[in-house]
Amino acid sequence: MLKIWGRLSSVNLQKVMWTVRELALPHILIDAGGPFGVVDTPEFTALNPNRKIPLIDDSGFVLWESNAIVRYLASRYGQHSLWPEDPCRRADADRWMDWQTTEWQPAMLHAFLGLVRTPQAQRDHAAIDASLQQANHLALMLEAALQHKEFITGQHLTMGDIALACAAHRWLGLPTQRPDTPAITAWYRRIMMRPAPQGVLTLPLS
Ligand SMILES: N[C@@H](CCC(=O)N[C@@H](CS)C(=O)NCC(=O)O)C(=O)O
Repeated sequence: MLKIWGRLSSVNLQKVMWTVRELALPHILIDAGGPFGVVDTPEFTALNPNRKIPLIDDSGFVLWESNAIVRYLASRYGQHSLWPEDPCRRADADRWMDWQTTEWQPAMLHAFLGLVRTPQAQRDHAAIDASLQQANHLALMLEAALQHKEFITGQHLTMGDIALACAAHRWLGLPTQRPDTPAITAWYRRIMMRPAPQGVLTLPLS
């Protein structure tokens, strides 16, 4: 049985949970990270010396780093769905996964932490504004890439959409003004019509 460690408020765990649900993989979720602790225990650090969630153990194969986990699950169990067989489409999905994790997600981090996890009186408004400006600027890149497309690599949902839409869930949920992005909104709505992200991307930001 696939074991997953994490907490549902983590964008990185959300990617993994949506992937296993999309692929209908039997699994158990073990609460870890944030209020659950666990990540500093010797048992956990023996599996992930980086002391972060998500972490998986798939019948003895242990893996951490959310995008690596999504790629592993998609390539092993999602050959005809999440894992594009065509190398160019796969590289396209990969590229957007890397962009999500190295560009868009870090850009919105201070806005997310400030607006969602920090009491109003303690907020650093300059840091929040700078983060929002950068995150919104990058969102317009995604908006341009989604023009006239159902999903990020074309007509079918791939692992690229999973990473991007978990970040979009955060960006769209920030209690602030955003630029008008009709292509992102339509793509996100299309995604949210699927059963698999329900219970993962329907939770309020926390
Ligand atoms: N690059 C890593 C980042 C993992 C990460 O930052 N995880 C955070 C939660 S999103 C974490 O474990 N924080 C410590 C905690 O939750 O206790 C990945 O994509 O998996």
